[in-house]
Amino acid sequence: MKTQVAIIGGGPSGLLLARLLQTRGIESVVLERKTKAYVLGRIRAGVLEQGLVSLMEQAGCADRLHAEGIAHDGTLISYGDEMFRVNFTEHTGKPVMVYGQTEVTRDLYGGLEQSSAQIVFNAEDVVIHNAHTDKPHVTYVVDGKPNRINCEFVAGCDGFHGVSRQTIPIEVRREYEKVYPFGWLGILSETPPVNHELIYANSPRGFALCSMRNENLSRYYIQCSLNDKPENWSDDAFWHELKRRIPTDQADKLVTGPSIEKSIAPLRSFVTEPMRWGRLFLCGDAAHIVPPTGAKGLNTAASDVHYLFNGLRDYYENQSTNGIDKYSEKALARVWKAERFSWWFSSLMHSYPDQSEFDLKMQIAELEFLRSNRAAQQAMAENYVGLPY
Ligand code: RFL
Ligand code: PHB
Repeated sequence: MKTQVAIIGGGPSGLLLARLLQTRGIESVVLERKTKAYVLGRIRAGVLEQGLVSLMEQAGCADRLHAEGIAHDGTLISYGDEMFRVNFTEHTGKPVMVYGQTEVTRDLYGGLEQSSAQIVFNAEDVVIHNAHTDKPHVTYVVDGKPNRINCEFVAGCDGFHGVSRQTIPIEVRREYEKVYPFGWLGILSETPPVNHELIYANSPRGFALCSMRNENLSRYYIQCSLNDKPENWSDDAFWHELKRRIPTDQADKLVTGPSIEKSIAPLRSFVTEPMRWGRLFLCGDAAHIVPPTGAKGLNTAASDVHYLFNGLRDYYENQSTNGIDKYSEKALARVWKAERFSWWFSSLMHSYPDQSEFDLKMQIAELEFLRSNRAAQQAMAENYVGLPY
């Protein structure tokens, strides 16, 4: 098989890139290790920046997002029984959109399938060859049969555990990592959200987040130990713990019900540099991870796709290598700012095992500063709605 861009990974980064390339007549093949049902079964991000919404529009896949997504003009932040609001539209002129990653992925699959894009599921043993030459190729196995794609570029969109990053020689790659000493236990339940806006809660018992997918589908998270297992948490135990971490007036309103999904995610900050090696370009989680506190994972994946798509477009339409040559530098400049924000917000909101009384006082002082200071709220709002591309 032959194509212009071989895309490794059929998560949101890979699908968005494939769909944007398709709108410009640039050919690609997506190789996904799992099945479509498996990819659509993963419950992940829920908050979209305007930049991602615009990319979905450009991809022609934003109809449902506009019909069903919920615009949020601000967010609530609590500590103990205190709660305040950061107003996004007042400070930045922009809201964020609450719409699940699962739905983004479904809409992208829909767009790609309608225009008969090439997506190969169950692609095992993907290997990227000769990425540092002008003639890369990719080999993989489906149903036990070996296959080969000759291509001009390879986009590594295969997430944190993929093969693309590992293809960059260790002497060239530099990795930066911070692992947090806790995880998030999340549940999805068919209950009305406790509040019409998200609540990020700092409590002496640990962090909690009240989020949603729609008016009858809630997503809640509580900070948990890395040794915890979802099966050790009954629904009742989860609701009981959540109520103890959010302000009493919110806990009193909380509607509980059976969970329809329950999982634990570890928290990590990670960046690899550079994001390009020859004709291989890394996008999204393949290159960087943020703790989910700032809702930046999916959104940073989208800004990478924006830079790469424009670089490839420039290459194919104007015979210019300028965009692809600048890709790593431009993507990383934005990634590091999202890393900083996610790290800052995570540090502010979680309980740390080795936290001293002094550290606790610092968290409260910072929350009180944020509550009362316009400039601090503006900085938070600008980062949360997404820094410019
Ligand atoms: P993904 O979504 O991981 O998709 C990568 C795809 O590549 C496939 N793959 C391979 N395919 C072929 N060959 C291989 N060797 C392959 N190895 C892997 C995988 O099957 C998969 O389909 O990366 P992508 O597209 O870059 O998208 C990034 C986002 O998914 C990610 O940033 C966010 O979901 C992060 N994240 C969250 N972000 C938020 O903003 N808010 C959240 O609440 C939030 N929750 C989460 C999350 C990430 C999680 N992970 C990664 C464990 C919760 C979890 C559990
Ligand atoms: C979610 O709804 O899953 C969600 C929202 C905001 C975050 C993280 C996760 O910061």
